[in-house]
Amino acid sequence: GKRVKGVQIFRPFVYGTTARPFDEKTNPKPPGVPDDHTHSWTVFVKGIDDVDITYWLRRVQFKLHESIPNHVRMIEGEKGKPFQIHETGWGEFEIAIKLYYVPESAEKPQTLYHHLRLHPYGRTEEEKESMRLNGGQVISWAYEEQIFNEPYEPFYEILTSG
Ligand code: SLL
Repeated sequence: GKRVKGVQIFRPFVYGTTARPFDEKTNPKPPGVPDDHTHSWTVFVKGIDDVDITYWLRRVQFKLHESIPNHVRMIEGEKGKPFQIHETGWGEFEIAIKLYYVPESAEKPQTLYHHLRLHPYGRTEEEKESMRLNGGQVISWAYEEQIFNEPYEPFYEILTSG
């Protein structure tokens, strides 16, 4: 196939974690969750304002801490839905997030790293106050732009026909 010369396509997305401490009133611990687990948390990759990104991103592999059962998880894209995992636990760790692109792109998978944050250390008083107002949510999100450099023609059509 032929590449579209001199063209770069940018697609924004967000990835990161949202964590909440268990609390009898605001975030009760579901039955079966181990005693030492202190938080529920989510790790995700999604479009800005939940816009669909599955036309360029096909699946995402999340590699969690080895202490977590079944710690390597593959999430297949579902149109308009975030790629995400909900878990519970007690500790912070680095998550490897491997992005697999649609086959038309002929792009190799790419890995991002993200630190799961459960605790508000290092936040300003203002940030902590807004966390309290949001049920103690600890948000750690990153904005990223995926660059497709000189995409193949069929993939260029896919990227630009949305
Ligand atoms: C630490 N570096 O040693 C960290 C590792 C691991 C967190 C934290 C287990 C959850 C489960 C969990 O939260 N592990 O058992 O499903 O502090």
